[in-house]
Amino acid sequence: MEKILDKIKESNKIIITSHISPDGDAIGSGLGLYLGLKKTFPEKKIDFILQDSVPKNLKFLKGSDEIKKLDELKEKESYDLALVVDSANLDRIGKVKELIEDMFIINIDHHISNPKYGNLYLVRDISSTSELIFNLLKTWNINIDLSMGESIYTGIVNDTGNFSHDNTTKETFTIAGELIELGVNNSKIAKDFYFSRSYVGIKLLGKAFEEMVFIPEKKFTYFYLSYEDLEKLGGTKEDTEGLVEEINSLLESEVSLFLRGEPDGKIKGSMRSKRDVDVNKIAGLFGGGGHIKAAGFSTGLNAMEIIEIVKNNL
Ligand SMILES: [Mn+2]
Repeated sequence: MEKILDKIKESNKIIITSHISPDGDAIGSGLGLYLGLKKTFPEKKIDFILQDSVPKNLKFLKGSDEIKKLDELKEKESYDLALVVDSANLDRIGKVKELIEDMFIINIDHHISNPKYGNLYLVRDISSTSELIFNLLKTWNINIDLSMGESIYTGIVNDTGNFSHDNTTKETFTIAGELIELGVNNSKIAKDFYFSRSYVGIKLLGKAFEEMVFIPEKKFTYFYLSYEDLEKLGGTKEDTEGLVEEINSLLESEVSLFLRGEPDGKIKGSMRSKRDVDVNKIAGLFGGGGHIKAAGFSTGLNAMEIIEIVKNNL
């Protein structure tokens, strides 16, 4: 943690980035770090740049309008330090990888599949990268203000399923308690974040419930959404957020798989596990990874091939 701070102190142009299809932890941890560093080092140029846009249900976070989208950058800036948060590997940051490849890279993450890439890394198996950012800011004696606190709290809510997953520890609750003491409104954040599906998103949820397949012998539920069907409904990948958890809410289901066709013909897979199945391992069969109970991958195989492989490994 001290080495990371030393590196930040000696750098003048810093880029913070995170993964494609950013979720609450990607935005929450990146924004918490961004706001903290900007306040502490006003003389430095600090940018938070992502390949994709900030999802609608995270725009309530103060400072999220300062997050820059890669292809909207006017000119190619040069930076001397890249802080990559919540990204299990460098491919996860998409096209931002080309921008930072030759820079000094610091990898700050909580995925067990993280191979500890970068010139410096801080990888801890805890609830969320946001929890890690809280610890970093505290260690660095950076005063966490309400905006930073809301970002961090939202990241924790995202990755713990609002404190319901088994990655939620006593420490996670202690941090949440401190954030609430700071003025974070837990009820407002839960509502802003969760009760915010788009119309298309609700329709997609209906389609998923209608078309999902449950295999009782394997306690396995899956749903495949082709790119054509997503387009027909006028939806984007953002509208499919959370589907993989919803189909696993079936009483008898222990593992769920959501497959989504991408414009380039590849398929993006997301998996969730309610009990003992290690989906990080299964996602690894397709070159992906994540956590034991939540993981993802991207592959050139077709949907039937993917479902067969997953079934055979349950
Ligand atoms: Mn995370």
